[in-house]
Amino acid sequence: MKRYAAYDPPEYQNWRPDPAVMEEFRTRVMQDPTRRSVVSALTPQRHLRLYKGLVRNRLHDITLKRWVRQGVISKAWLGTGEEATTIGAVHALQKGDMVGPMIRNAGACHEMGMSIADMLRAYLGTEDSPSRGRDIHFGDLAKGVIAPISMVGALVPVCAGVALSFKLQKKENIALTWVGDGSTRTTAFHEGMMCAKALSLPLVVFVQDNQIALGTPLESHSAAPMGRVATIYAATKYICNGNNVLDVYATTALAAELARLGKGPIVVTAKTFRMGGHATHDEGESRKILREEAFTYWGKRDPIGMYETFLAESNLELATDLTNREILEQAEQEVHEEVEEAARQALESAKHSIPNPAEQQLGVFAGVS
Ligand SMILES: Cc1ncc(C[n+]2csc(CCOP(=O)(O)OP(=O)(O)O)c2C)c(N)n1
Ligand SMILES: [Mg+2]
Repeated sequence: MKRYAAYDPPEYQNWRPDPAVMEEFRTRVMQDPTRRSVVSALTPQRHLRLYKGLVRNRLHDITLKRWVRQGVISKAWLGTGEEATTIGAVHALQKGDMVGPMIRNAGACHEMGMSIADMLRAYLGTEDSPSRGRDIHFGDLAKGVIAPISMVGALVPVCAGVALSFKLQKKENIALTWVGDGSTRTTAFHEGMMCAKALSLPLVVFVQDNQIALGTPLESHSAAPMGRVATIYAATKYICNGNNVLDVYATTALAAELARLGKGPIVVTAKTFRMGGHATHDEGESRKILREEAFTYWGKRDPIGMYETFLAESNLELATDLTNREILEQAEQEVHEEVEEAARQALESAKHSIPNPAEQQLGVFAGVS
C-alpha cells in the first residue's frame, strides 16, 4: 500500500518484502494441516475483504495521527503494526458473536460494522458521536461491539458475562476479547478467566502480546512467559504469529469453533509489536525504551505489506479481468476514499454538533450533583 512519509514509522516508509520473511509468512500457516485447511477455504472475495480491513484499520489510524499533527485532537491510541491481531480475529467470527476490543483494536469496530465517521466523531467528542461526546471509548451493542473499558483487563469478566448469556440462551455464539500482555497481570483478568473456566463459557481471550505495557517492556513487567496464562486455568491454548493475518484468522477460527462446542474458554496468544508509542504523545520515548533491533525486526514484518505481497504473488485469482496487484491497488483506493469521506463527515459534525455542557452529566453512570 501507499506509504505516508509524515505518518508511517520509518521502517514502513520504503517497505519492500524481504524474501526470507515472506517465506516465513507462507510456511507459517502451511506447516499446520488444520490451519492450512482453514486458510484454503477462504474465497478470493474473503481474502480481499481481509486485506481491505487491514488497510481500513491503518488509514483510520493515519487519519487520527494527521489530526494530532494538525492540532484537531490532542492524542490518539493507535494499532500501527498490530492490525492483523484485530482484523484477522474479527474476520474469523460468525454472525451474532460479540467482541470486546481494547482501544488499540479500533479496527474491530469498523469490521463489525460501525461507521468510521462515527468512530472519528467519538475522538472529536461531537453530540452525534456514539457516546454523545462523553467518552472516546465507544461501542455499539447492536453491531456486537462492547465499548473498551479504560481499566485494562476489565473486559475479560464483562465478556465472560456475555459468553454466559449465550450459554444460558443456548446460542451458538461466542464472545471474544483482546487483552494486552500487561493487562493479563490484573485482578480483573484472573477473575474473568476463573469464571469462564468454572462455567466452561464460550469465551475466546486473545492475548495481544506487543511486548510492552504502556512504557514498561515485557521483561520488566512479567516473570512468566505470556503463553502460561492459559495453563493456569487449564484452558485450551493456541499460539499464533500476530503479524501474519492468515495465521491469526485460522487460529481464531479454530479457537472459536472449540468455544462453540462448549470447550471454552480458549486463550489465543499472539506476539506482535507496537510500531509507535502507547499513544501519539510518546512515540519518541518508546524509541528510547525499546531496542532499535526490535523496530527493524518487526518493521520487516509489516502485517499489511506481507499480506499484500502474499496476495499479489499467489496464484489465487482475486478478479478475472485484473491482475492481483491491480485489484489490490483498486481495493486500497476504495478504502482510502471511504476513510477520507468519513473524516470529512466527522469534521463537518464538529462544526455544528457540539454537546450541550448543561447535559454532559446526563446519560452517564454517575453524575455529580
Ligand atoms: C487497571 C488499570 N491499571 C493501570 C492502567 C494504566 N494503563 C493504561 S494502558 C497500561 C498498560 C497495559 O499494558 P498492555 O495490556 O500490554 O497494553 P498496551 O500498553 O500494550 O496497549 C496501563 C498500565 C489502566 N488503564 N488500568
Ligand atoms: Mg502490551
